[in-house]
Amino acid sequence: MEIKGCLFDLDGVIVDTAKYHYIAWRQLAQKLGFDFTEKDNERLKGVSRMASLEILLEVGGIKGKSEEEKQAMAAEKNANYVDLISKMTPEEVLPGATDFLKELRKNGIKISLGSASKNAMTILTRLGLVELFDAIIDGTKVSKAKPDPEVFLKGAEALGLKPEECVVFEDAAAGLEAAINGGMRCVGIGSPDVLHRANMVVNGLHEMNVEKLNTIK
Ligand code: B16
Ligand code: MG
Repeated sequence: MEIKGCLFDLDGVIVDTAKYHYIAWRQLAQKLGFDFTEKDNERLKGVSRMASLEILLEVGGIKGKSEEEKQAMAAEKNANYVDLISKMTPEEVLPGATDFLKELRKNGIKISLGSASKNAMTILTRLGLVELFDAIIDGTKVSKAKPDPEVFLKGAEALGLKPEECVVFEDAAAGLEAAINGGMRCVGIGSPDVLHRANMVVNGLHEMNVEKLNTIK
């Protein structure tokens, strides 16, 4: 079926915010008395904020925190994270992303964001990319986290398209599962080992163009 829409994950596809999430989560871990490694941080990619906190507490062997304490910890991490992302610049857009988005628009292919982040608008604004999106579905608009397909189904709906007319771009296994669960085709960004269920795997959007997109059947 003809591809009429593209749905983009944010972190790991359009920009590398994982490094800022890492700094902010590590600050919290150190305050709680343990270290949080970059390897631990890999487990947080594509995962929602509260689910990320649960993983962090598990890594630190911290049990018995109340819901209120957890909310306070997540809020503290987010405040540190927002400080970091509010200094981002357009130079941080990953290679090829802006050109590919512009090429899609030129070819009449609709574009939506499909991100778990509640901070997606701040990030897209800092990067100067808001105007390139026809729809923005982020963590403020969904109640179910990936691998639930909600974020991508809402993206397709906002574009006025059927799931089978859309292709999702994702770097995380949970996001790829979300695309498959929603009945969409998917381009994996990163390692074929992790993303082997994708229709195509590339190293980044610099390896994409409309001609290549249309080879996905
Ligand atoms: P926030 P994505 C995800 O973004 C990140 O990969 C993940 O590490 C983060 O916990 C999640 O957003 C929530 O972010 O705390 O800003 O709401 O990959 O779905 O674009
Ligand atoms: Mg991601």
